[in-house]
Amino acid sequence: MKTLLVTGATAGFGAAIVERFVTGGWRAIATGRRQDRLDALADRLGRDRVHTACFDIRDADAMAAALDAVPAPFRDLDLLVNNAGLALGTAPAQACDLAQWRQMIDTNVTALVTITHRLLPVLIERRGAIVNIGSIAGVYPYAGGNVYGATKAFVEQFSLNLRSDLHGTGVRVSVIEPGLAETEFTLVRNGGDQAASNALYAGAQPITAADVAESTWWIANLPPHLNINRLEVMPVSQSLAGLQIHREPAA
Ligand code: NDP
Ligand code: 8X3
Repeated sequence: MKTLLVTGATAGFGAAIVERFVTGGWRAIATGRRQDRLDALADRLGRDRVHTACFDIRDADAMAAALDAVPAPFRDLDLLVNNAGLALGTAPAQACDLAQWRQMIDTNVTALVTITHRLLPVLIERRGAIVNIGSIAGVYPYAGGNVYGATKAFVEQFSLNLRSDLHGTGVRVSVIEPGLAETEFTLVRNGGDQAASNALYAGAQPITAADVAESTWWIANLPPHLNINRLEVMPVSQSLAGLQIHREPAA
């Protein structure tokens, strides 16, 4: 039986990825800060198949302790899904809160490289795989995307660079770059404003968490000689718009 570790498994993509893989016959380590959510997932899918590890991914000591405590059947990791992450705010850079910028960098970048560094030896030993969750925000700029988009650009380039360094090890590395997807993402981004979240997704038929889980499952279960480098996915309702031009009023 294969094993994966999913960061940010208490909601959205992460919870759906755990469910997809466990129902597909894998064993999962599910991480996140909300123990009640992790417990509900493990109780539903089976404690023999889901090990929960509750920690703030920005806390390197807590992460190390939680990973050291993973029981034997779950230690032989075949897949790391770096999914935990968040956007905070949509204000222009000049109006942003520096603490929010730092929280996004600490979570989406620093924590992601920390857990990857910790798990690379076992992934190399087992010729495993890494799937990082990037975003279209890391590829295309948009107003208000400032640091969030930059963290996801890091995830994209880190994924491609990891591939280069892991050349010859058999370890596969992929980055999935979803567009508009309905999860708790917008609720978090807007400080808990459910109406704002509902308004964003209304009538757009956004990507679902199950869609991203299915993409992750497809990538992980391709024949071992194939590597998906980048997978950019948008809902049909979303497309790219043009550049903006500001004009000074005529003198
Ligand atoms: P959700 O808000 O639904 O889920 C985010 C997950 O990240 C939660 O499980 C949360 O767990 C976890 N997380 C956040 N901060 C921390 C932390 N400090 N420590 C541990 N876990 C943390 O959002 P999504 O499922 O949409 O987001 C998952 C990933 O997908 C993110 O990286 C996001 O940037 C990316 N993404 C989302 C898109 C979208 O439109 N929804 C599109 C493209 C990419 P907890 O709060 O319990 O700690
Ligand atoms: C989330 C997608 O377009 O809201 O990463 O930034 S977007």
